[in-house]
Amino acid sequence: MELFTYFRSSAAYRLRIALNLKGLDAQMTAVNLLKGEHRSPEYLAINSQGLVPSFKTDDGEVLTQSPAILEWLEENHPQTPLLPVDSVERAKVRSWCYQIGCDIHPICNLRVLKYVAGDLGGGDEGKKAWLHHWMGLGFDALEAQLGEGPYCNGDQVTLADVYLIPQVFNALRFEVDMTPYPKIMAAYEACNQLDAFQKAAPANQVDAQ
Ligand SMILES: N[C@@H](CCC(=O)N[C@@H](CS)C(=O)NCC(=O)O)C(=O)O
Repeated sequence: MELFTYFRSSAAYRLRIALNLKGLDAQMTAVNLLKGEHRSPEYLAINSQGLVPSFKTDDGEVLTQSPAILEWLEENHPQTPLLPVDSVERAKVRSWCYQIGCDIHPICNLRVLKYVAGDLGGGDEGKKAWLHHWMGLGFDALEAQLGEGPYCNGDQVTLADVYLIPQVFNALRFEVDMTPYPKIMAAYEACNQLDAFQKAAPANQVDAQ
């Protein structure tokens, strides 16, 4: 298996966590977003959206979109299940994943921030205000829904944590005030005690600069 990754990409970070939780090895191939390697003809031939992550299975099939790859991993490597058995709990976990993956992350990724700061003339201040606004709105809703922990869905690490921890990393990087979110931060701290999350952290990647 091969993961096309960038150390600070939160979508790739999700996959690194899931691979580690499932005890799976994958070759890590770095795609440097700041150098524009994701828009090179070689990478566009792998992923025509020009986004990381991409993932190659042992059979040479290329998969894109982290939610689809996470589902593939869950279906093909069911050890350490990342979804609860109960269907209502499963729906809750999926809802948290989609709140992060569909509603927060896409409007806070590199190309959107570049557009806000550059094309729309917002500059660094505008970019920061944008990020703080949209991440804050998303975290307000999540905080109201999480239970007592230690993880998003009680004492089982689930896909919700796999989505949440990279998003919180991103928020901290952009100096979002996380003090209004004690439950989110408790899940962040609890997950970061685990090897699978530590090994997946941006600072521990070979391409970290
Ligand atoms: N929905 C996609 C999002 C992928 C995505 O936005 N990746 C970001 C890094 S986290 C990226 O490649 N950005 C490059 C850019 O914005 O130019 C997924 O979950 O895989």
